[in-house]
Amino acid sequence: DAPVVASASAPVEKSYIMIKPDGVQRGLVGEVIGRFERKGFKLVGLKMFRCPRQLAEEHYGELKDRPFFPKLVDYITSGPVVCMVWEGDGVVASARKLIGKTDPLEADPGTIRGDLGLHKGRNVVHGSDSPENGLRETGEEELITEGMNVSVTANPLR
Ligand code: IDP
Repeated sequence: DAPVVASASAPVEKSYIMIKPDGVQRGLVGEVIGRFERKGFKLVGLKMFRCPRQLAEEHYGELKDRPFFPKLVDYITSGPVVCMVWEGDGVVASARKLIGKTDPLEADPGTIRGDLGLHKGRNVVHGSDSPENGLRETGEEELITEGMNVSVTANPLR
């Protein structure tokens, strides 16, 4: 039989979750973190910071040709955000379910956006849309946190 490969060496799936400026301003930080904690995923990085314009433009680079892009960058840079890395098998897809659809008016009740938001341009929280982007976004964030984040130093894309 083939030897069993130690699972400790396999990268654990990560999602980059960011509470956007409206979520911070409205006092929803605890509410959002609590939902992820109650679900059972593991918090491995947490930081509050003011996103520089250049990083916001990189983070949303795939949307740069969309008409709302300048307003999106204005919004994300308008106040402090809370950046987190959550870890666990299936965390990316599960976090997207917890967060709900992009437009809070279409998001199901029970989701963060469905329960707490009203507008696409103020939708409280970001969550990575694929495991690859989870690692990429975690890596971007790690550059900012400069050693405050212990677990993400295992990021293989770094
Ligand atoms: P997602 O955050 O649900 O993954 P994306 O399509 O990746 O959605 O868009 C990124 C962010 O851009 C959204 O969360 C939202 O804040 C903003 N956005 C998307 N579409 C619109 C729009 O039509 N008007 C204003 N903002 C938008």
